[in-house]
Amino acid sequence: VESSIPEHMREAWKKFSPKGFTTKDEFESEAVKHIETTLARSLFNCDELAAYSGTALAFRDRLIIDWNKTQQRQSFADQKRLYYLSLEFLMGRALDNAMLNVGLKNVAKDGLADLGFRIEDIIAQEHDAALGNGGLGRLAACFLDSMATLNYAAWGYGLRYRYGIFKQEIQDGYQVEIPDYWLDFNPWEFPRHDVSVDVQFYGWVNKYTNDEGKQIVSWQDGEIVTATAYDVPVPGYGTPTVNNLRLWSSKASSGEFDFAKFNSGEYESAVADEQRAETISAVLYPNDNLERGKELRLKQQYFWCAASLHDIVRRFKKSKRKWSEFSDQVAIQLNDTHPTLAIVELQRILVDMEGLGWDEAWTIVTSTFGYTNHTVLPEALEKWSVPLIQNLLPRHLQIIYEINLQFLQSVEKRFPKDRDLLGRVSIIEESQPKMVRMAYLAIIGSHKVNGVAELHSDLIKTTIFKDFVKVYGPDKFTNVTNGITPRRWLHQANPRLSELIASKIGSYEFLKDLTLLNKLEPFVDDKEFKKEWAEIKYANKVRLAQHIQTTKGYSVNPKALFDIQVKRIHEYKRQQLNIFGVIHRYMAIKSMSPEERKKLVPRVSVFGGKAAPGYWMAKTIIHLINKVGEVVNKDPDVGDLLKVVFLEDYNVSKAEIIVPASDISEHISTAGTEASGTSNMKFVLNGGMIIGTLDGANIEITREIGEQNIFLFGNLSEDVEDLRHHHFYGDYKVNPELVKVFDCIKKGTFGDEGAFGALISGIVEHGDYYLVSDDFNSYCQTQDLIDEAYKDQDAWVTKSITSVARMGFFTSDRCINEYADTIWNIEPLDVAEEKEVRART
Ligand code: NBY
Repeated sequence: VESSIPEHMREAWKKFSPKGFTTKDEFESEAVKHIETTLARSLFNCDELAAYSGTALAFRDRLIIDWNKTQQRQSFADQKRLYYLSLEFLMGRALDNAMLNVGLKNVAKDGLADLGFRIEDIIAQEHDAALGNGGLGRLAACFLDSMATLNYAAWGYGLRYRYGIFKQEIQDGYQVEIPDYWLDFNPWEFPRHDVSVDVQFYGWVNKYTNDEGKQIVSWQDGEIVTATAYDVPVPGYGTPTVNNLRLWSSKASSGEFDFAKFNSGEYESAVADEQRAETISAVLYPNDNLERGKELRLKQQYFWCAASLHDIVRRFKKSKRKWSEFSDQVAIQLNDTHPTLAIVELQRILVDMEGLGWDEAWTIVTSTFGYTNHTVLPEALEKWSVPLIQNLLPRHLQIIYEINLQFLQSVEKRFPKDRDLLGRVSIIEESQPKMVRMAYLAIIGSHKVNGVAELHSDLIKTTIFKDFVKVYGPDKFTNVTNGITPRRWLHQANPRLSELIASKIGSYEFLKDLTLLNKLEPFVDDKEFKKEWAEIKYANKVRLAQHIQTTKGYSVNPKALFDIQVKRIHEYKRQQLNIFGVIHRYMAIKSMSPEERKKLVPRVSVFGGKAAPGYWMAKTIIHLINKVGEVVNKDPDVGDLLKVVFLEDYNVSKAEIIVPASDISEHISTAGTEASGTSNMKFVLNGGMIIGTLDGANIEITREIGEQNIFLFGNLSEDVEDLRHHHFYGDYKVNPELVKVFDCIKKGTFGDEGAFGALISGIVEHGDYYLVSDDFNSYCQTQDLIDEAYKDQDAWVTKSITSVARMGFFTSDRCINEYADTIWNIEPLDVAEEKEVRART
């Protein structure tokens, strides 16, 4: 390549290429250099933000050295790569993670102390990278961490939103949304102005036969928007591998920002064009588990898929291999159906642009993609209207119809007598207007489809994708139970627990092989160890209590039982069940004598989570929680026995404070609705107990840790359908204890009762779709069991330790290895040599 330095001049280069700091002095020198030069600050003008910036830049330099080497190594190795396409990457903060992954947090801590700063304060300056809604986005972030740690050659592809998930404030008990502009100072991204892709929208399709008699399809006269790459380094833990997350940003293409227009006085419309282009990557859609069919969202999806696919194809073409080898070099995983257009785009590239035959191209496409499903909720299954696609992506609609035609023909051949089947599996729903069913397209265009926990993977096979199991056989459908990275969710969030574990089992190796946690089991009767274990939990609760004090302005007793439910607010996740239970408890306390009250276990009920801005019922739940808190927290009859806290603006960095502080956390979705859940894993890994339904990964957690170590309640998923039916056609009555709770609300105990009417009528009058009433009794009884169990602290700590010891399965490393073996067919890269070189220098 021409851009290489000539062979005979490389010695000089190598002599001066940066090595990165390793000692405290070197760190300080780097940080101070950045503060004084890059930031143009001085020792008289260095606040915590400047110190953060200097520290981040010093660590960034170090990461970049390894990042460059990793990319070179992966290119030379010429192995198959995995591309993880996700519209969401909920990364949280990067600095702490970078420090721990390169093993220099203590160096930085001492160095910062020399310069007059506490490392915690410096870390806290960083703005979360919050490019995601919830579990799906955080899963993508955990996967990146595991892929780098395990030395897989893997890239993430996403969108560089100017605004991440909104910031939540509570005003008068209501959620208020504030835009999350996070790019003011972001040292973790590298704009690659030389890496760009022009993406087309609208226009029309011209089909003709050329001079050589070949059919040519050309999509023309569209509007062009340019995608520019921004690269984010993703360091592995304890390894030289630093992978790449490539995020695309939209801007008007230079052709599009029309200078002719500009000069002829149409200045405003030229600027408007530019702004329209930039709007594509402006904002993350804040819905979780709901699809709303907005054109801008479809534009985002295509913009990102097209840019990513062209980038991948460009890289493949450099290798000069035959197209038939494409899927030996490239695996692409679709994080839900959001990137399904990538399937259509690859087919278009191969057929229209590279001139391959349809069948040859389709074989390549289907052996390249895998699709992960994250939900069975019907309102979350993506559908796009045919007229919308026709207008925005006319060629893609033709390709979708052709894919569908070929697929339906093959189905008809195999099931000639089943006419209904064709309608049921068709990509096109024959509604008014017609709709494209993205999940069906994703299944047909992929070689594997997986769910994210066992129950969920079974459910998709027997419900929403049943007909496809009939068509393809069961082997196309598989399960990969979710996992979490123990680096962030144990070592970083709970350093003292991580240290205690390491001291018992001899090293920090468990952070790379989480099954080693089982070495803790022999210590469950070790008195001293149990004491330290309990002390650490208590210290984490004190820390959360301080956070509550500073953010909410009141104190909670850290000796109380901390009961936590933090996740997106959604009816299926049933925060309403929790708050009704809290009201039930409040009423019980009010009716007790002082003697009876003395026997109670004090409890702090903590809630946190965002509601989608247009999700009115979820906002009503937030409102109720806040109003209950206002009343309960100042009721002198209650005192410390019950406190209700709504923590504002739940996000990744707050989770790092909240998760280690739970005694009990709640994972109480209606059975069969939560695909997996991943915070359940985080809480147990940090020594908390769970109250949960038999849903998602709760079931597998129970199997691993033992049912004596978890508090399960409620109806089973196989009974949900019948129960719902019974609500409408049986002799159905709302649970009488729950009716009392409703009466309490209706009396105006928590303010304007009208504000909560819909929450009650949804249960009393509209069929209680989420079975809150059916599960209420069992929920309250289980909470009572928890109170009893908590009184025996020694037995509680035993449960806690035993559970942690058995959580090895839930690391995202296991998960990524399963994907690599069974779906991607990729191997890790050998970095032994690199490690050795590094150890020597
Ligand atoms: O994915 C979650 C599931 O609810 C959870 O059970 C699972 O553990 C997790 C990881 O597999 N799904 C989720 O977070 N989904 C979304 O955030 C989401 C976001 C956007 C849209 C749909 C779902 N959308 O259609 O725009």
